Amino acid sequence: MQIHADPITVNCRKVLAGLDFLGVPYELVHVDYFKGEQKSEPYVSLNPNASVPSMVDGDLVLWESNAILQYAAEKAGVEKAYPRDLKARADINRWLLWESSSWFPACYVYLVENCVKPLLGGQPDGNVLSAHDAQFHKLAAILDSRLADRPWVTGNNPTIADIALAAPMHLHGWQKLPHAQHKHLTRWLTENIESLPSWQKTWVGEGFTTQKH
Ligand SMILES: N[C@@H](CCC(=O)N[C@@H](CS)C(=O)NCC(=O)O)C(=O)O
Repeated sequence: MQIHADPITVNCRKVLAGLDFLGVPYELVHVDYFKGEQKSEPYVSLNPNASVPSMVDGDLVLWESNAILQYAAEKAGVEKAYPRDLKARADINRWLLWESSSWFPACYVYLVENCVKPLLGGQPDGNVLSAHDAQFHKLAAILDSRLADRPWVTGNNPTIADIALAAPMHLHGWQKLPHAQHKHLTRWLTENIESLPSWQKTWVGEGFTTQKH
């Protein structure tokens, strides 16, 4: 299985951490995000969205990070990480869809304003951030309440849903994500997710570095 990705981005880290978590081996084909390699050939022939990541497994080309996680988990048959039980799986699929449609955009605004813009010489736009604050807190409260009585999003074990939901928060300090008031969510992120070996192996730090000094 090949993963075409830049490990510094949210959805690429999600897939790389997820595959490590699942124990699925892969070959990384580096697509340099800040050089814009995702926007030109040969990459756009794989993924016409011009976004990373993408997977190639034999004759299957797959984009959408959560679809890649579902495929890999199913292919490897990792029952605990993506149970076959109808209701357990529906619950995980629900969180994967929610992450992609709602949670990722809500967190991404902070990444763009507080990380990407300053790195490229710009300034965070306070108006953009304050306009998104209510949406962030609405969604964070939903996840927080889900985590109030369980260590992981769908119960006592981590699944691909946890990896997917954590990815948009992966640079939370530098992102200045206002998550602290959501206590269960914060506990899950800083104590549970950040202790996972697969999360630690795919570490990304301030400045979008993958090197710890
Ligand atoms: N829903 C897609 C989103 C992919 C996505 O937006 N990737 C970002 C990096 S995290 C990207 O490549 N954006 C294109 C760009 O900024 O040029 C997925 O989950 O794979």
